[in-house]
Amino acid sequence: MATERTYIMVKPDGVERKLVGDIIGRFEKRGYKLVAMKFMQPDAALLEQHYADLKGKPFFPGLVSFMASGPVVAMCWEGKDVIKQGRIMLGETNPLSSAPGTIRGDYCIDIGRNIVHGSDSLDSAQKEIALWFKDTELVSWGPTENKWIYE
Ligand code: IDP
Ligand code: MG
Repeated sequence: MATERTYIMVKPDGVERKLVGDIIGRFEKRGYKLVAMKFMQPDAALLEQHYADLKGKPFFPGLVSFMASGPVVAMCWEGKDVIKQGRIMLGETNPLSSAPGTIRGDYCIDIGRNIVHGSDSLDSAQKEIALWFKDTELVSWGPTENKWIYE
């Protein structure tokens, strides 16, 4: 299984609800490695690029304005199969279809307030990481100190 990187973002509702630490904690405790993180207020132009694939959807304007309405926590996480596993940890897009134990299944009920974003493929992960982070913001660290944790 290749080591991968994914883009995970706590949305403004997750920040407002003080769920940042919980979400980071789940990825840390699972065994994934934080490679980049920033707390920031994204503008509509950045969000329109991030959600470019959804541009034709009726909910697109509301999605962009909601995402621009407050700060987000942008993160890059690294580890085995992290793109697919991250999506499983998030749950379904609609929180009402998300199993208990997933982030969305534990903490939300509205599709437009589902508190967290995660890349859905290798291609989108690469595009999203490049969109939200400069190369110099992606930190390489700690290959030897985790010898008892990572095979
Ligand atoms: P994802 O976040 O699970 O990858 P996408 O289909 O990529 O889901 O949609 C991006 C975001 O747009 C969702 O997380 C959700 O907040 C919002 N969204 C998706 N579908 C709907 C909808 O039918 N109504 C309102 N908002 C939606
Ligand atoms: Mg998506």
